[in-house]
Amino acid sequence: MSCTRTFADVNPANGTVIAQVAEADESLVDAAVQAARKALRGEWGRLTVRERAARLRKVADGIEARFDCFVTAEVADTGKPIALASRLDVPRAAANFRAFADLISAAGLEAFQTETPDGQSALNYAVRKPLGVVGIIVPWNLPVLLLTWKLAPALACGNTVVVKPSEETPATATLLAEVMQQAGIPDGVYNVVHGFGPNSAGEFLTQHEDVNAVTFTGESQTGGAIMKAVAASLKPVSFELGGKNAAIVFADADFDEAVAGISEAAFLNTGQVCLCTERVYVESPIFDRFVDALAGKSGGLRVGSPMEKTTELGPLISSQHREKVLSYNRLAREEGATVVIGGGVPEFGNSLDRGFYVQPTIYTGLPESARSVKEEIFGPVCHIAPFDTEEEAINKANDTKYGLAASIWTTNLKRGHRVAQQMNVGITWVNCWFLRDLRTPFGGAGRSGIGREGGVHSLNFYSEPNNICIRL
Ligand code: NAD
Ligand code: 6OD
Repeated sequence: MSCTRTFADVNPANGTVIAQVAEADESLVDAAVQAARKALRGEWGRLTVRERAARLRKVADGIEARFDCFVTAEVADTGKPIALASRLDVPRAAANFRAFADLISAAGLEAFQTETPDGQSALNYAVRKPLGVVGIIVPWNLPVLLLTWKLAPALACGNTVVVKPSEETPATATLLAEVMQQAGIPDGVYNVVHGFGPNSAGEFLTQHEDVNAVTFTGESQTGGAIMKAVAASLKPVSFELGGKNAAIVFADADFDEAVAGISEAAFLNTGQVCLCTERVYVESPIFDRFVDALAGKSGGLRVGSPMEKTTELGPLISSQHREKVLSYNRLAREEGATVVIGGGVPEFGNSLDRGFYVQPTIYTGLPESARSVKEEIFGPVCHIAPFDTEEEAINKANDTKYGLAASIWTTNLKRGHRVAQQMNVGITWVNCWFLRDLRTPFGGAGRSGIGREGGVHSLNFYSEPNNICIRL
């Protein structure tokens, strides 16, 4: 099988081409789907749950055995700091496989003893069946973390997969194929096709008749396009989409903890995490002090080469994405923002000037109706606004079409609990952000997603119950 077209994989830190990547055409996507279908009928389909879980644990071991290769590949593709890839992305990839190996091993059956009209009984119990071939489409911001977050439960439930990584970050999905083979995952269970979305590998995959389900992480608008593509074949979908996440900081918050927490929530991965905070609401008595402290902390973040161990902020993923972020910076000024820090492009005087860097940026002074307060920017940019009452803060935080995540900062845990319950989002953190337990439901309300993954929610999406009723 050959691909006639290739595309360039670019290092965002300096604009150099890392690799030419083969773009899958429709026939290659079809071959991948057929390989996945065939593998369902082979050794993989006959493994017991215990055996499947053991192989997933070997995949986790295999990722750890090649830890440095994964880190290097992820850093080159994304430009994220090596320290971040080493503490978050690659460890989570291994943890995803272990977590779902444990979860599938412990998963119970739903069972009911049923009384029959003739006074006898029947036993109902539901067994989990794999869905079949699952199409997995993922973005570029946390490539191996987000891929394995879907891949591990899909495999744990006995499915086979065809994965379409982002065109911006093809490396770690490819590297994972070698780990899969070494871990004894049979051929055809894990298939990777590279390419773009519309009229390319992504669309060919979602439209394929033999793909049984599609799980997708990416922009809300892309979710809409995929929904149309799967409508005719009624495939189940799981969507993890965009966000315009709010943080609410009450005057009684632990001030330093809140400043550090919001700085991380706004700027981690150069603001390219779906959970990042782009709107901060701070209670009026501490507003000015908070803005100054956040500006001081965030303005001091070390922006530089991703390969430097001390770097805290790398570049954005591409020049196109940088142009989008800078266009929001221009828009925010037109809309009346006061620029507290940043707003432009840093200068290094070396090869990093060819990278796609922007400065961490904080605004104040925008009306809630401003487009830059309403639309997802997905860069190191946040807007801070004051509030006077709890009700006002809740209303402002909820005034969005998105509904992914929120964070609340207060030492009054009664209030934290009360406000958290009123957030129209899938995930609310109190006095923390992006603190994960892989057993918990993860996903978004509104335009931030459809369905939940995590723990039993993932097992429920990636499998189908077959209820068996035995008359006793
Ligand atoms: P994107 O939607 O542009 O692309 C995501 C993936 O979809 C890529 O692999 C792309 O090639 C593919 N794709 C694009 N159009 C397609 C189509 N018509 N059919 C099939 N596949 C298609 O998103 P992105 O720019 O890569 O990622 C950033 C976005 O992802 C942000 O909106 C961010 O909030 C969101 N995101 C959400 C979560 C979450 O968990 N909710 C996590 C990470 C990122
Ligand atoms: O932590 C996770 O499981 C997860 N899905 C994180 C998503 C981050 C968004 O960029």
